[in-house]
Amino acid sequence: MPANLPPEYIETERKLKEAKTPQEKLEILEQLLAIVPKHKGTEKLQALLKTKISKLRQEMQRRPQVARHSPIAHLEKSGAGRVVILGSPNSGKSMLIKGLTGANPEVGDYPFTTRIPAPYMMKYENIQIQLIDTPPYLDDDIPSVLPELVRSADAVLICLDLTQMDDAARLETFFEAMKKKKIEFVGQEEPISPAERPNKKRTLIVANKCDLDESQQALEDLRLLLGNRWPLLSVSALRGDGLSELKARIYDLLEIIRVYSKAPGKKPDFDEPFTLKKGSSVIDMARAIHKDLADNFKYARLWRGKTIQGLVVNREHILQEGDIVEIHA
Ligand SMILES: Nc1nc2c(ncn2[C@@H]2O[C@H](COP(=O)(O)OP(=O)(O)O)[C@@H](O)[C@H]2O)c(=O)[nH]1
Ligand SMILES: [Mg+2]
Repeated sequence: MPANLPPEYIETERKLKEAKTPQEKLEILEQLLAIVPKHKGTEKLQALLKTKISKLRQEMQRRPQVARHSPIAHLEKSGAGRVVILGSPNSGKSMLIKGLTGANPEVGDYPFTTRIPAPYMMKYENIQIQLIDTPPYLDDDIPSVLPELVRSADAVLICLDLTQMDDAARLETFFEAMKKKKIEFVGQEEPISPAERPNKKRTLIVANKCDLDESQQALEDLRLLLGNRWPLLSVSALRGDGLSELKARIYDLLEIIRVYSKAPGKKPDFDEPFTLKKGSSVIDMARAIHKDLADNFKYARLWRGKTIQGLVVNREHILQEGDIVEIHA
């Protein structure tokens, strides 16, 4: 941190911590960028502020407009994607969140511990993914908040208790009830078009409590029951078995890629990826960084693994996971 920052900067920076909405945060960051003295010693700080501003803008664009009276209005989207964890009472949703995020949601062996949806952040490598703990469903008895919550999500985990196999058999009842609310859960193979995204959700079944004796047989039964319609992963939220694989599977469910922007002659910052939907192009990335960059786009240079080193590409060029892009406007 450069020592010669004006007091006004320090004062404004303090406000950042108190900012409640993304809009407030954005305004303060823009003020900071305006205040910071422009010289060699603050170049890094200026770059950092610019990255924060463009990432916040990117997140705000992605955030759907939720009505004020909505029961999920308190849940602000954050991170590279939102995954809701559904399940019947006591299946281990809260324990799962504890194991994945290190947070401390209330866990209890009495049902209905989690009454209102609560957000948590899961770190996956260099990104954060939002996980939402939810009130439980019981067959076709669906908490009123669930359909809207699922609609707002980028993907879904359904947590099943391997010691309660009737839970799995009753899953169809839940799916039918959600279908009446126009929500469909789909496995990995079936494509989802952008227009279908609000109502069709990529879903992974998480079979929990694999640490218990009876769970081995139950897991085989469950595989038979589900066939290959939904991908299935067995875990122990309690002991931690399968949780690192689960994190990677959650990332896959989001169907996003991480790309890195760089300035000419500089190295990219691998701690600050931009996340884009799979199939996004160079111009989508420019738009995510800043509207002006997209409007004035001329060309880009691309680095990909060892084979592509600074290749000049146009706006339609499709990006891949890990690409490094230098945009010229
Ligand atoms: N043996 C075992 N018990 C678990 C596991 N996950 C959760 N539990 C227990 O199951 C009960 C319900 O867990 P909780 O996370 O509160 O379930 P929720 O109602 O779905 O949120 C608690 O007693 C947990 O200790 C697990 O992986 N193995
Ligand atoms: Mg709970």
